Amino acid sequence: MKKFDKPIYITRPLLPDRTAVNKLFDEIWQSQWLTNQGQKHNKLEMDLQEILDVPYLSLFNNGTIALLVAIKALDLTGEVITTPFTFPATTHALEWNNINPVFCDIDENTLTIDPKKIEQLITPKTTGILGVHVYGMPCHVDLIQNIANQNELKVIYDGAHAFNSEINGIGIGNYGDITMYSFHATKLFHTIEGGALATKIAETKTRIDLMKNFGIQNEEEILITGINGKMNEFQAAVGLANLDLLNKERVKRKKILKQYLDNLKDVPGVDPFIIPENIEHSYQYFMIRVKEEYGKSRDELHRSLKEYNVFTRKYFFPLISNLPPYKHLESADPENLQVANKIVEEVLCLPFYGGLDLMEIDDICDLIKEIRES
Ligand code: T4K
Repeated sequence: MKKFDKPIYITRPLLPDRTAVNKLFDEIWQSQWLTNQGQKHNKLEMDLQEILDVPYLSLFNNGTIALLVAIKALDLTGEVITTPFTFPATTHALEWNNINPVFCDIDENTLTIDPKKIEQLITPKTTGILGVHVYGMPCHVDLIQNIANQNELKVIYDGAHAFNSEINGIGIGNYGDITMYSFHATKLFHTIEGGALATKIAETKTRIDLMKNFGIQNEEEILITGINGKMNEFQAAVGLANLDLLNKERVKRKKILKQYLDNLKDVPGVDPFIIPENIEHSYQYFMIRVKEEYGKSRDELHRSLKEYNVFTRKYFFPLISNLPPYKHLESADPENLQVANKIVEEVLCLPFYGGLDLMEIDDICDLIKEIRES
């Protein structure tokens, strides 16, 4: 079996043309305006609002702070029902708001929070539902909204992986009360670190913008307990330059996805995660489930690929409900989270970014086939 002569990572960031970035940086120098709702920030906010097809957008210095603010802006308290199958930031954002996360099992097909199991978890203390569009697969947004309406709950979506995802042509940020996006370096679109909140409610946008700037209304009025969530001009400049690369990158990732699917379709026990056709793909991750018929465990495959210089990731292992800060919770009992506890042992994200060429994808798939037979 052929070992790659350089490490192949799960992702590599988009790197815009340095001349283009330098030009934007020169403009920042001339303006002497480095942060606090500068011109670049404002332009990027408007551009992204259009690209993401959302009524209102607010940029942030990262996705985690954005999520903290979303929870506070909606005045959530007590308990919030959420998925255990996510990156730690989702659940930590609840804890940092002194809210008890209540874990709900996931749907085996979408891997998002299972709406059939939400209602039984609602108590008088429940104030909201926090779903995650994991790997860019949308939650069951209509069913969740019905439950929320019937029980007077707010809905927040963690859309860290769902940049540009659409359901039947509607931007993902139009669902729920607030949607968070992450623009971290590992994301399809990035501002090095960064994020945003989308909402369709004008007053919520006003509250979010106040909150991300310490609650400052003007020099003499500080209205609420805000925080510093501002995106600076350098982050925004990198974002603006990256916007020019976005379409090409998506086209490349689309080809890579097809190459993986063609190569892996007949490998027993390798089950690629498919985004349905009515969903605009976010091209953020390519995940396979490694099942019993593969003959080796997910962990064995993950380890073996490393020996060949292929660094896959077990996103999102370990399950959040099994982590020290959360495992004591009643809702963290694995008996109630059987699907999530099973799935988390099967998932493996393969290298997925435009810088890979199709022959490298063939080689990765050959390794997966050969490891199975070894
Ligand atoms: N909610 C969800 C569902 C999320 O997935 C995330 C973040 C958040 C909330 C929070 O959003 P942010 O506050 O981050 O905006 C990475 C990212 O740091 C994190 O943003 C992302 N999710 C998570 C899924 O992935 P790590 O710890 O796995 O990253 P790391 O450093 O191991 O990088 C992965 C690979 O990427 C490296 O092996 C190589 C490559 N890489 C990475 C960086 C940073 C590069 O080639 N260059 C780079 O600069 O968390």
